Amino acid sequence: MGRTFFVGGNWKCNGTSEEIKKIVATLNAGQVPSQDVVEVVVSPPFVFLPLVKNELRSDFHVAAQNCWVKKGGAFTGEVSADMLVNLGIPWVILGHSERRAILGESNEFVGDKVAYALSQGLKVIACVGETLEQRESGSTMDVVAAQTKAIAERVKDWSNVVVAYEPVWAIGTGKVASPAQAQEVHAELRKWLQANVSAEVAASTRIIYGGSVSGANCKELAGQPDVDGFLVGGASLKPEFIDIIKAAE
Ligand code: G2H
Repeated sequence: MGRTFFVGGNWKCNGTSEEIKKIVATLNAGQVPSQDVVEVVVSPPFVFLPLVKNELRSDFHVAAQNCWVKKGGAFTGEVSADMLVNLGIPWVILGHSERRAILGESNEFVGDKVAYALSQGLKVIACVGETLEQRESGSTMDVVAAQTKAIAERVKDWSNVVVAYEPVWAIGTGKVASPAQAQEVHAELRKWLQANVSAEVAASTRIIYGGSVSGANCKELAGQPDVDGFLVGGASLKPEFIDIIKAAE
């Protein structure tokens, strides 16, 4: 089965309602390839999800940037997967490095979140990636494999999972991974899935790259055989996001 190119826009903790409306208007006016060529998902902060869902063109979809690890209840400040489903939000980003690093989300906690979100019917963009220190010490693949293993131990059906490889040293730094660096980890990750999950899952799971993706570097990255799309931060707030979507062609 072919892997449809996937472009996610992670808006992180940015925007006023006026700014969000402007971004949506730009996206709605953009000329992009059809849905069978590229799947586009944008991820505004929780509070703007209904607004974006209502105003966004119907061929693009929305994702939350996080959700709680289990059913809702007495968990002040959290938003449950069930609530997202209730609002008709189809996707959620889980395990982003900013949450792993700043909020202390462990591999196991992220794995639990992925499993629960999937069990409720959400599709998941699951993020993995190494720090600069880990890369320089030669442990990139060990780190990425441990993060993926915590998900694989809890998840049987991978059809609603997209894996985002986001090297922490490339996130928001302007220091993008070279196409060869991205391809190397994506290929290793696919091999890991083949050895530890199944050949089918390895062949069909989209592995997308994130970390300082821009209109200028997306084309070359997209040309790598194991790069199945992007998770875009800073550039997804700008009109160049349309150019990044077009890298699918
Ligand atoms: C990585 C990425 C989006 P940016 O966090 O998930 O952000 O493109 O700004 O590096």
